[in-house]
Amino acid sequence: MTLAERVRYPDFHSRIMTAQEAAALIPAGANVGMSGFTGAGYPKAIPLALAKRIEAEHAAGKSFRINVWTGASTAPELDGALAKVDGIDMRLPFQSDPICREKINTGKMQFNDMHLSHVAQHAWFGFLGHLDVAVIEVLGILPDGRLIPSTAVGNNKTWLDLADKVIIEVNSMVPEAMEGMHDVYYGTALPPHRKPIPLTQPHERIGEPYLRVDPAKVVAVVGTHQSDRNTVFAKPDEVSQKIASHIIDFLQAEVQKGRLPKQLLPLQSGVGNVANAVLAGLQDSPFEGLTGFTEVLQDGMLDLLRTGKMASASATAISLSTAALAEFASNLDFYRERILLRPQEISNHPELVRRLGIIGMNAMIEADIYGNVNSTHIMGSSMMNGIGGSGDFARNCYLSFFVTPSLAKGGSISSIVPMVSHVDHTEHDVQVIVTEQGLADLRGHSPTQRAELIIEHCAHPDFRPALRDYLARARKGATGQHTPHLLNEALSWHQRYVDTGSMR
Ligand code: 0RQ
Repeated sequence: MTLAERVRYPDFHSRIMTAQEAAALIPAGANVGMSGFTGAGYPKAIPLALAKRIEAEHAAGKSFRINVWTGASTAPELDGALAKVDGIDMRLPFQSDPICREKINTGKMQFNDMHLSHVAQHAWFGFLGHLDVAVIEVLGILPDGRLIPSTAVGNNKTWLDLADKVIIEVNSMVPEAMEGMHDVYYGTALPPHRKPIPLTQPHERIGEPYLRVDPAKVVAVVGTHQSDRNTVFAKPDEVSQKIASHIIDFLQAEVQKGRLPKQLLPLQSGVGNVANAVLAGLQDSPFEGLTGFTEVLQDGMLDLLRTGKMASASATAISLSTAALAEFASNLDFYRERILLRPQEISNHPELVRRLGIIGMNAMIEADIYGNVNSTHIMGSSMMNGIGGSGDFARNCYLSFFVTPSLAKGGSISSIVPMVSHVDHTEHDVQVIVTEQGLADLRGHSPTQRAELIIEHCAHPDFRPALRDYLARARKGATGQHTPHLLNEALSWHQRYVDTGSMR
């Protein structure tokens, strides 16, 4: 199929150009809103062309940087390419690219790490500045000029509405049969005019399948034929299988106690191998008729849909391995009935997370003995990826799990520490902590009760004596007994790792 066949709005035909020509329309210093969420639906040709242009400008002694706003993480063609040429001044709201990460952690790039549900509204409030250009991947354009979204919806609606200029990348690799899988809600308003969002079931449609754009703002249409970054998932290992089985046993007990319905409540699952393993574990669980209300649909959830364990899933992006993508593409009629892709301000909306009673499962870097969680920072100073949507869900969901292996870096680091080196989720938002060692149900407990549960159930046995010793001494020497800490000592575990390469 030719580009002209995917671009069915005749007026846009005269605006079809190369990626280089489109990249030339982006001025230095611009705030650029790009599509893309966890390696799905990001523009592929234009950021690469822009990176080349920036490299040439820098070689000619000119300064050229832009600010890049997206849905979430993208891929080497976007974050990697632009970061490599030092083309990004401010990046928001999430990234997971190694080059980007290195530039952020060496102070060469600014990074505004935001809750993903906040991004659209902060842009509308004007908190982020003015949006100059939107660069959005779509799978096609309708005869009336509306856009058929691609594999991620993210913040595209907001970027298209707010930007002065719009550049569209039409990716003919995205299956046309995805048309109809999206649900773009246009009912959001700014305070004091906000109304309740009319969604009461995870699979309810409340919007329309297309993105609107003012055709007068569209300055370029570029064709690409390239697949999304393929996510590689490790086969669930013993550690992640154990974490999954602790969660599943716990959920079964909650059903027996009458605190959860038999089909559970809608599931949110974070990114990464452990999250994927938990979903894989649900495949062999006794639960039937599951639903998903999440941000990213990964292989594990697709599998649950395929086998009928899960009835439907709502997300903002589909991020799959090559094999799962092939399966998805060849059964689109089946999946279109079961999957809805929405803007991230809806997929992660606190109002909906609270109303639907989501079960949230997110990975973390470390937790402390009192239940504070660090999802983002290594040794308190270096950024890993960002908070992403974990906070949107953790604070508002029915049941909030945080998971991690009990040891990191080949066993030299304990993921359970006296005091986290950075706090993303406070003790008030964390209900259940799970490692391969076991599960600590923190609901209804005071900080010192939580400390005993976390040390005894979640810490690795090698680190338990030192954690017990810290708690015992803090109980004697702290200035207060509600959350006993020896402040001078609390962070020494991290310092020991920085100094010697081991917390042991
Ligand atoms: O680094 O590869 O350099 O060794 O952190 O750790 O174990 O591979 O775990 O891929 O599941 O990621 C929290 C980062 C976990 C992720 C985090 C080091 C470890 C390794 C990765 P190396 P693993 P995962 C929805 C929800 C925040 C966003 C979120 C994340 C690297 O889940 O970004 O939840 N979450 N979004 O070695 C030092 C420790 C460590 C440590 C791990 N205690 N100390 N290093 N590492 N623990 C999705 C979205 O919002 C889009």
